[in-house]
Amino acid sequence: MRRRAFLASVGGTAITLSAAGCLGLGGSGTADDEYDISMSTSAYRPREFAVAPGTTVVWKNTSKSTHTVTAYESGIPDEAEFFASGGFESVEAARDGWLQDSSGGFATNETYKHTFTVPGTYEYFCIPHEKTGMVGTIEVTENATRTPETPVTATDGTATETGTE
Ligand SMILES: [Cu+2]
Repeated sequence: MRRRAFLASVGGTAITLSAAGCLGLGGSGTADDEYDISMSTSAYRPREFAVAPGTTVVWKNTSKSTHTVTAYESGIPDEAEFFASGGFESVEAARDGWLQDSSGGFATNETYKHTFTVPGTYEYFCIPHEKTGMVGTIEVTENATRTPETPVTATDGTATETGTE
């Protein structure tokens, strides 16, 4: 069994190593080190990411800013459930929560996960950084290399299970 390169570079944006990512906390390989999408000061990396249905996508805040992952209600398939960090049930509730007490925001090194089941395109954004273009897209398609069976994509420049030599 061979896996295709599991660093699915959907977006083509180079994944640059950020100095902030080299914290060297020891204990490599813990679940907290692994994620599919990281966050810089005002961007998701990669901005576009493709997974097969049933895959749990992991976001990790690798920046010093607080971010949210908030779906656009009109930007997800009709049958899909809304998702937002903080567990809000609508964009409006998520925006209100953020305004009131930064609910739904997650801080440095915190993660957020969501399992995508319905195929289609999902657009999401970061509430505090929407204006500066912090938006992302998850494509749920059978053709994706990231599936429920493959490992979470990456740590900062370090392959997780396979590929390290
Ligand atoms: Cu943000």
